[in-house]
Amino acid sequence: ASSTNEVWLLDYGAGNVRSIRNAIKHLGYTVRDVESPADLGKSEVNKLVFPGVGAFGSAMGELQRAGYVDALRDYIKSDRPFFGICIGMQVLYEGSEESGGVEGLGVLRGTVRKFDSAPGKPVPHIGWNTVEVEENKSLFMPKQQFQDGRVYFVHSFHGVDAEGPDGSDWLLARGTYHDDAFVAAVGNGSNVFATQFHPEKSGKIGLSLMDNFLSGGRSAAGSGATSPREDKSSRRLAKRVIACLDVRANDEGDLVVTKGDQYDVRESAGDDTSSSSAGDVRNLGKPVELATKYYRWGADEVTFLNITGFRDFPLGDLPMLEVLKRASEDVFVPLTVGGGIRSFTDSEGHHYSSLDVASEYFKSGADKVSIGSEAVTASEEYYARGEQKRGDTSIEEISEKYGKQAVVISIDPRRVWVSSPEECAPLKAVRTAIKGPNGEEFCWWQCTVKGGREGRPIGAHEVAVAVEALGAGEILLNCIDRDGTGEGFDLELVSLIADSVNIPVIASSGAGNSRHFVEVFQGTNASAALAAGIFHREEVRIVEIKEDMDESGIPTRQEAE
Ligand code: 1PR
Repeated sequence: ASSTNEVWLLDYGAGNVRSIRNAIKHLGYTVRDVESPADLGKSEVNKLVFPGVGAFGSAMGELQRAGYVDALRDYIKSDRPFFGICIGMQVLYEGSEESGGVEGLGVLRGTVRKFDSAPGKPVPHIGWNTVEVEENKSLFMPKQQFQDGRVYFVHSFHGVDAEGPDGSDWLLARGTYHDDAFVAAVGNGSNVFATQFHPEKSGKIGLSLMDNFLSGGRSAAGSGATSPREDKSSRRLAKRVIACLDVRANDEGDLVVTKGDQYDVRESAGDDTSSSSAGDVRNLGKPVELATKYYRWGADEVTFLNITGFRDFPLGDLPMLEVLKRASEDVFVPLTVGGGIRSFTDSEGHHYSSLDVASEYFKSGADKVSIGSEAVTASEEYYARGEQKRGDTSIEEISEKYGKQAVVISIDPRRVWVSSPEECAPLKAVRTAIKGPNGEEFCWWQCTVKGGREGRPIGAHEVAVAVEALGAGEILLNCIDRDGTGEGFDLELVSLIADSVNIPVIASSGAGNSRHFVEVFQGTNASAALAAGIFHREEVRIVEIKEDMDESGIPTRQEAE
């Protein structure tokens, strides 16, 4: 076999490397694994992809433990093709504010900085943003083609400049997040190249970038002038549209995509747990097929929720891992998976931590995991301890190892009306335009666990604040009252939560048409909006939603097949 078709991957155990493998394979290359630092000295290793997900400190720690630091420096010095991704770009710097005292590879001068959050500017910077290529530089493809599209970022830290060891300028492209300019891509003008964004998660544009690099392109020679993008809204971080698949086994034991009304997924009314009176689980299709379809339609992300995860242990539920593995072969946008992220002891007495479960999901192709019930418990404990962290909750452990951007908290709240805020104090109540059955003018949103079956004495606001403190990177905000109703998102709930935290909030539940997306983005600080039913029933196309958003001046990514 010709070695030109081989791409070497340095997999040091950080996050979702399966997606990079899948992207490389999809482009027709064979993936070979670097097994030891000595491999990097071999001449046959001449196309190296260096992924990086997680945190600067844990990535450098792994590299050090396995003895890769000097070998990598030498490889880069030899100017053989190198493609670093995300943390794989950040570790090129001397250090990072993320992990003070940890030394980076030092190929670039300076330190990676943290983004400051501000109202309407949550951190991490998650989603599809535009990139400006520097004058006389290029990213392996015609400048215009690149600048007209958007690529996927997920990071809290960023490079400010890109200066090589000899003072040379490595900056290839910049992005902007509100007023912060950040380094989007760097290269030495020859074979060494790295991006802050994830090409393997950036749809077609990311795949062509990788393809052009792998087929021997060079990053330097900038060709052609570019025309600036017409209006300003097209240059802001896009508001994301997410397709969600609620997955569970039907009565025949097959995993199906289902969808409930206010969380009831059975055909006729009935208690989900007493099967005699209940109808069949609604079957709206196969998880992998639907995920692929929504990717083609232009979904910015796809989320799988294993809705009976609280009942079944997911590592015993291999079909769900299989779904993820197969979906990540064809879907090149971020995948989130939730349901059952908790610790567990199996029948043979083997103990698994939440981190073990999450790791298995990441290995199978998930970019983020979503934690539901256990996050409510962790929040209750957080307040019981006087707002002190415990240090070993699932949220803390998973975000420490994989980075906070990999930890989504799914909240399942239900509206509770009160006649005055004192009635539910210290839980936060807000004045509502939707009066209660007895004319109540205030409400709060009670969190539930176990798929809405059990209410807890804590509100969505309190959980959101607690999980942010514990290290969550994003909130998936469902709403049981609106779920499956098609009446639109609960804007009061979304506003309350999006204004209470500095991490991105995904509005969920109730989307019935494209106007609802415009409303939630115009009326609240939500970063993304998620829907299920309207996509499964093919009532609304994702492109229609995005056209409507675009016409309303909401930044959006428009790429569909
Ligand atoms: O508690 O960590 O095991 O996680 C369980 C996960 O499963 C949670 O994220 C929880 O939200 C979810 N879940 C549990 N039961 C149900 C159910 O429906 N019976 N589904 C459920 C949550 C809400 C959204 C839905 C939106 C949009 N479903 O996923 O997709 O409401 O729907 P729409 O656009 O059709 O209105 P754990």
